[in-house]
Amino acid sequence: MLDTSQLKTESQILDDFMRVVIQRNPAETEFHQAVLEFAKDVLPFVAENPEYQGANLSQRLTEPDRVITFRVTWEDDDGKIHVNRGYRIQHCNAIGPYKGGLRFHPSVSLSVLKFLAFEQTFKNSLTGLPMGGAKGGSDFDPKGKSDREIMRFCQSFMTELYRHIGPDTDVPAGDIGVGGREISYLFGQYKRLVNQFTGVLTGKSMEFGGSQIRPEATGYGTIYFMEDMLRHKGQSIKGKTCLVSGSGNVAQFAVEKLIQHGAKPVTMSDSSGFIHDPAGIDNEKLTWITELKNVRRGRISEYAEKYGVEYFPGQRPWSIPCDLAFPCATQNEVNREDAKTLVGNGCIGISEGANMPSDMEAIDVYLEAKILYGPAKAANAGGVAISGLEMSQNSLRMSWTRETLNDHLGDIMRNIHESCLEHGTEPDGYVNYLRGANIAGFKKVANALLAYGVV
Ligand code: NDP
Ligand code: 2IT
Repeated sequence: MLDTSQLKTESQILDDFMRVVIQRNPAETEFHQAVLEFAKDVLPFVAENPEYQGANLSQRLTEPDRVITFRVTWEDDDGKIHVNRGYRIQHCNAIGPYKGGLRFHPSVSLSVLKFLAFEQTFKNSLTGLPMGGAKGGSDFDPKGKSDREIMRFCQSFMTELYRHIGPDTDVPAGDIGVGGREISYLFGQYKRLVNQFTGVLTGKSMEFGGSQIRPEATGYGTIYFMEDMLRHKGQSIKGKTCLVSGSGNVAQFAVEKLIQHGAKPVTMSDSSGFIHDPAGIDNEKLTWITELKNVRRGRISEYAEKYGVEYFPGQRPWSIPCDLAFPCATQNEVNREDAKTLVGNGCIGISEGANMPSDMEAIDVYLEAKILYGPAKAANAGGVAISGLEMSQNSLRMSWTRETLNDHLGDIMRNIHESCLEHGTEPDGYVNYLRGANIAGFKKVANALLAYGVV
């Protein structure tokens, strides 16, 4: 007779697994959260598929290949010397060179970068392109710094990072606090140190090897993914009232695409608060915002003064009634209460431009309400996908047109949507895109690891 006391339930397997992860990575709460969100879907999948058993894949995939930390010393405009901490987490190169952004923000910690590198591995796998997963950055705060201070910081950061990266080893890019200006300073210093002109960073300017559509790709891709989800339900984005958080790279291009496709974005935010423009943010207002944020580096509150709309200091936009929501600022910016408010106000879909913007309890609310939920690793994969195509163009020493790359972006987002349908469609037809993305992202990486043997 079968001794049922020997069989662990699904939740016991998950608890035992998470206990080890937490014990091995104490106090890294963001990392625990990202692993749990993934393991909830992937451990049951492994339990049902014997070919993925016996190789300890889950523990192998939660231990980064390599964690690098280093001191970054730099001098401000008054001659004062500062010390920051730099990091690069090379999480997994099973399916391609390490690839992922750099974040400069005072909240950067080992936990934040380990969660981002973990997510990046499965996001990159979903794109279908040959890229492994990594993330890096520093607790340096770019706010209020002069251009020269940013340059000196970037040069000092790269003076250590350069020995760990390379076009076939690890290819960083931007993230929060790292845009075109920072990538240019970092690339300039790399080139000077190694005396080689290679595609070692993506998100470069067009003049020196950048790709068309890369600045737009994350924001556009997040909207394309929402459109794919809506189309699957026989609906369209046209006329929908949309909340967007953030006002940086991802948020700006998400809003641009919403306007182009006939939706009505009514909010944007920064870390100080949000603006609500019931008439909708149009192209002229968006141009004003991009100048405010990218050139003057001002605060979103100025929009409220300029256009005579309401500003909500210290708040996030989720209390405003909407059809669709696009969190495009940072991790854990939507909690359970926010999610309940969104659903209660009639929101039918979320597409995540930011990484892990919804906490676990918010996700539970979306899934229980069976609304459309495009999780970050699927919905914001457009940025890294075009980074992958920037690498291809650099290797070929060629550049493709904007139209070609936008078509590729649309195709890649559609393929990711298809992969989610394949692994996330439930018996009643509801699509759990989170499960679909987790399993599809896992399978490709796991198949490679199994093929390599014990490495
Ligand atoms: P930016 O630095 O260009 O913009 C970040 C925006 O988010 C700013 O408006 C910023 O406000 C706001 N923000 C940052 N931290 C916080 C916080 N703690 N609380 C509230 N608001 C905050 O970054 P990106 O637009 O590039 O990145 C936004 C998100 O998208 C991140 O989660 C990133 O990981 C993710 N992402 C980015 C990709 C890319 O290609 N750039 C690709 C895939 C995902 P303030 O100016 O006040 O700090
Ligand atoms: O989170 C992300 O996918 C990014 N910040 C972009 C990474 C990249 O290598 O383009």
